[in-house]
Amino acid sequence: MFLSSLLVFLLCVVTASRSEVKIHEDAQKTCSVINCGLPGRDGRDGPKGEKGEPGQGLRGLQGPPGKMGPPGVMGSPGPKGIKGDPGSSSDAEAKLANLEREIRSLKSELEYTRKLQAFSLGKQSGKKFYVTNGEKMPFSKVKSVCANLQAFVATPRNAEENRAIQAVATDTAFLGITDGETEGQFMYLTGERITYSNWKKEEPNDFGSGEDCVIMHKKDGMWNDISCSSSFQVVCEFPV
Ligand SMILES: [Ca+2]
Ligand SMILES: [Ca+2]
Repeated sequence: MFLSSLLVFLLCVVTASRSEVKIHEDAQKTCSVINCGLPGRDGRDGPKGEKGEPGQGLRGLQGPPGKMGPPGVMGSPGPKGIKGDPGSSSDAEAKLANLEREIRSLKSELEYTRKLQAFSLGKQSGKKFYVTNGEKMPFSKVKSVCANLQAFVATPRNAEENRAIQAVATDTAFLGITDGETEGQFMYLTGERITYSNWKKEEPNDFGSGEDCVIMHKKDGMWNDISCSSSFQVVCEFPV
């Protein structure tokens, strides 16, 4: 009895083993994984796939440009530029050397001109130079011509200066003396009363409609009062 039961049991085990081998071979035919095992139930949905490439569909035609937008806000000023390089020192030295040469040349020229002027004037009295350009003009013009040279109208304050002016003048010349302020009271243009005079006989006579300016005759250095609007030679007086 026991033996027959054991035989039946063994028979069942062998049959079951063959069935498992058969199923396993079938599973290998459909699965790539060795441990696939027996087919189970359907699994859950897998994770979402990556976004695909854009499609190849036709794009629409480009539309017309839109309206112009409002002007933008003014931007802040940009950063200050970097200061440029100064000129090369060699350029500056060359310019300086040129300037020094020019100054030396001008100094030399000025010195020569001064010597020539002193020689040509020759007629120096005391501390004054007298100069004329030979032109004749009314007294108002004589004053402005001398003032433009930072000089005065020739004004003899003594006999020596009177002679010096007489020597420089080439014709009858105006002197820096007038009685325009008070008739008969002759004064220097600086406003002081005259302290020296060399009137010709019977002068000053304030002849005719009035004579408030003074001239010196070239021939003798004598004075005469005359109309300021008449034209006589300009002689200017320079302090040394
Ligand atoms: Ca007068
Ligand atoms: Ca007169």
